[in-house]
Amino acid sequence: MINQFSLKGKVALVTGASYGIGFAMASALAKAGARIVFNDINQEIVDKGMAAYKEANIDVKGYVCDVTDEDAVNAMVAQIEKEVGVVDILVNNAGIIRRIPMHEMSATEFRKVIDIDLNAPFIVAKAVIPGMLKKGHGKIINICSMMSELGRETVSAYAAAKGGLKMLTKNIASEYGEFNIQCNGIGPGYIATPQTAPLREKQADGSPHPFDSFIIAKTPAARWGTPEDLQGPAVFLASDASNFVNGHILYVDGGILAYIGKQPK
Ligand code: NAP
Ligand code: GCO
Repeated sequence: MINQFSLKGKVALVTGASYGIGFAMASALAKAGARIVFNDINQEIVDKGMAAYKEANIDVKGYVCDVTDEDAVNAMVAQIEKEVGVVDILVNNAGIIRRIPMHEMSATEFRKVIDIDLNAPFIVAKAVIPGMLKKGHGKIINICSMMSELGRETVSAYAAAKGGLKMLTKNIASEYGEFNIQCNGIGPGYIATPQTAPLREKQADGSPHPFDSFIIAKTPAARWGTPEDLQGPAVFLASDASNFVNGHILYVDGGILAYIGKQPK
């Protein structure tokens, strides 16, 4: 049973994994036995990531690559195949958010979010699928969101992208399932990372940010998630333990999506 979770001999590419959720998931895949490669947007961030992995005693290879640039992604995947091996596991983690009321958001800003959060997972998945087809197996994990299911003020582009990513996940599962490629999503709840730091900043008087208290009240687990909360789910979806799980979005949200909310006192 335990062997089913082993990733020994597998090559895992985790995008945008210098820190935050990507770093935590990549570290877990490494501990389960995978050889990790990651990319980030510039050399400085890749170097920071390399140092963090070294401190955690994890051997990785880091590449500078913008996931929205198809030629750059194809070149990176070719280089990974040459230097490390064919990618067995892809985690589409790189992502951004812009919190702007929709009527004030420019189409250029909207497109940028769609480009990184939706078009890029297509580009990277497309680049690794031929290798997976040749090898006869593959695992693709797309990092979705609460916003794959829910909306809220200011995040129209992000919700549109993450909703689209959920459907891209189901479509990859549908199109490549017969070739032993499983594509699933992880939908993190509200996780304490740099991306959500502005929502947790203390007020001038030292009291919690109202959004911070709102999320704790909205979450049956009564806390923010941590990047480590996503490690077990990532290993599961990357491993043979999930070989008959395909097109599924695993929400790791402390129960948010199950909950109607606290009744008023
Ligand atoms: P984060 O702390 O902002 O990390 C995202 C990483 O992606 C950063 O290293 C970022 O680099 C990189 N990135 C951004 N654009 C890129 C590009 N074009 N090419 C390559 N790398 C790029 O975010 P996180 O909170 O760990 O989130 C990771 C993923 O989980 C995202 O897809 C996010 O939407 C999703 N998610 C997060 C939460 C949450 O509560 N934190 C919840 C649900 C889903 P830079 O530093 O240069 O931006
Ligand atoms: C926001 C947040 C969220 C989370 C996450 C939820 O402003 O509402 O940033 O969108 O980051 O994706 O699952």
